[in-house]
Amino acid sequence: MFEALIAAAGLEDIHKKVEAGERLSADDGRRLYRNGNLPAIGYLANLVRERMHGDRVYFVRNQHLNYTNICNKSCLFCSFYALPKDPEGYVLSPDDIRARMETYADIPISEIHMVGGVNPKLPYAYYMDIVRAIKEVRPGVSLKAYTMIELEQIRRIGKKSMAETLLDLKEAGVDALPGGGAEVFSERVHEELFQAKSDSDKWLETARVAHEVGLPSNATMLYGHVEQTEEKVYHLMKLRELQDETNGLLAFIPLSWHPERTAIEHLPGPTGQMDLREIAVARLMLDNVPHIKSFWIMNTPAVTQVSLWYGADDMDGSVLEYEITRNPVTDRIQALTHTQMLDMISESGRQPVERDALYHIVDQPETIRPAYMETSAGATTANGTKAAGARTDAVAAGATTAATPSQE
Ligand code: V47
Repeated sequence: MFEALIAAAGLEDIHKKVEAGERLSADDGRRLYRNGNLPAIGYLANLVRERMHGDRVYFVRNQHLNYTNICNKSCLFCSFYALPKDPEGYVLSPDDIRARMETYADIPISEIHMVGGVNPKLPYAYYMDIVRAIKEVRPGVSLKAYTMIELEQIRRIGKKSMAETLLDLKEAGVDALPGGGAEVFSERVHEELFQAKSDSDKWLETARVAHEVGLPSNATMLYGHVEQTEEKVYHLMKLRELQDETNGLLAFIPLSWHPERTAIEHLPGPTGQMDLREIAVARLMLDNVPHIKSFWIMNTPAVTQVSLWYGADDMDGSVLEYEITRNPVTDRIQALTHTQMLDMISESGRQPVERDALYHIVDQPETIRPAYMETSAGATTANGTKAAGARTDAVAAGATTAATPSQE
């Protein structure tokens, strides 16, 4: 049956390479983007995903924090930033950060994800102070903080080399770097949408230095705006080259662009088909990157569930607060509870595995195989496991805002 699907898509040669574990070429990447048969591409990506991770889907109990929205880069795809004199601009002090974290004191969080705008007013010491504040409140948490773009600003304000800056941050308590700020590695898109920001060479160079000093990172690609296939293939090839050199990338996250309230909101933005294709092509092309994350906040919980069969093995986590893409009605609270994440993964016929920022398994037996998976009368999935019988309302509705986050 699958042979017929692959033949109908004209992808037999790529199928052979995938089965043999052979690296795909840039031309294969272009064909995967342009082929109309998405289920065939998903099937190929799933072969790789199951070879690497079996049925496992990684998730994390985490809190996303945005320490400032003030930014001098004016990226046209972004609705999050406020210009330096804008009354809506804010900066969280170390005490504000502590207070935000204490709001969720009853949740066993194992990852903090912290990023912000490029705010020229913040002194070098501030970046270390907020890291220390986080580690004071939660000494055992793994902290993923500061994108390559913010790091460039931190380095500049501290008048230090990138390696010194990264070592200072590591010493203060940063454990890994998030993947943001990469956008699309294309001079054309850079000029059109984010010209004030440093370019792809700088992003790659900063990532290289971070990996060399022992700080692993993620990488992203923002799609669904003005980018072209050729540019996305180039982006994936550059990341694959970087990973061959450093082996410092933990996860790749294709970011589904949200047009709402941006300067280019007249553009239609990506569809569910595009979201699944980005996940699948990334899994197939990035043969040396361990994890492909489907970020449920941007992809929706519903598409994220499907993506677990299209190459994704990670869905990020509880999130709790998110401001980069937020619904003005529900404000910054966007959360999934532990139970909702377990249900979402189990209902998809996959096995939930709780992790921290560095993909260490968080040893909480109920998250390895929740009891209800064994006892549920739910349907048997393609892999012979029992799917959870009950769906949570939030997942069923495809909502991005769930019940109060403290409902664990
Ligand atoms: O760098 C900005 C993007 C990124 C919009 O590393 C937008 O685990 C969609 O990088 N629509 C920040 N995206 C988010 C990010 C991230 C998210 C989750 C996990 C990880 C990780 C990293 O968001 C920015 C930019 O590329 N972005 N505006 C928008 N309107």
